[in-house]
Amino acid sequence: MSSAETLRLVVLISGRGSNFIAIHKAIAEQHIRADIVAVISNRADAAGLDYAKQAGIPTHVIEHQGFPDRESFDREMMRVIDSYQPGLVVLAGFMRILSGAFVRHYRGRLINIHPSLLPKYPGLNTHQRAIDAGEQVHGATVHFVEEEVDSGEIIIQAKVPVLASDTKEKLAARVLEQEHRIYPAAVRWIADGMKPPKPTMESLP
Ligand code: NHR
Ligand code: GAR
Repeated sequence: MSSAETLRLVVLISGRGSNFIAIHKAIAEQHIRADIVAVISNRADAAGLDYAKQAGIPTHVIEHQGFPDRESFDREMMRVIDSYQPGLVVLAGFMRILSGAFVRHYRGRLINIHPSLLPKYPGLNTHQRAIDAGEQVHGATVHFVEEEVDSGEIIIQAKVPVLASDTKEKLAARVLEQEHRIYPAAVRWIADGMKPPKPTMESLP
């Protein structure tokens, strides 16, 4: 994106929305040239919607159960997303796999945060799988979204140690803390036109 513009973000959530909130706070506190113009959830009870409303951000609930198939759900999502003319669509704990048509429509301007060191542990239940495999290091990855789940170009990763005493909840909390640092850094890199070198965990504030 070119110098003086503000990157318009549409954020997709399914739950708590702590990554959405971290990005929202970082935009204000770290002067990132981006603006969250809408938050969309596929679940009406997503807690992140309450924060968005209090922050004055438009919200939409599009419940996937109301659609006969993935493609029609995705078409409705695209209709609502496109009405905001976003420069970037941000998956933040969004829990539905997206169809090829959706991914192709936003290709290059669609990113996700995944709670593992991809290419290790794509898919679900990543923390328990890392513990069960005896990993000593685990983490999170921000990546561009491609049709194949959790396969796209990596923007930034954060590593955390796995401790002998870890439960999946303890490990998830340690990873989440780092997610809240790397996701805003990835958004800043895109808002700055992807010209600077990619951010790294070591380069973060
Ligand atoms: N869609 C595509 N095409 N590519 C990706 O890389 C995607 C994606 C949609 C979501 C996030 C992802 C993650 O970071 C994401 C990346 C949900 C599932 C899943 O299996 C898998 C990966 C991710 C998100 N969802 C089930 C489904 O049938 C539903 C599970 C539920 O509702 O709890 O869609 O991990
Ligand atoms: C985060 O840990 C995110 O990486 C993960 O879910 C959590 C959402 O938290 N995402 C996935 O597992 C995607 N399948 P949040 O709603 O508080 O941001």
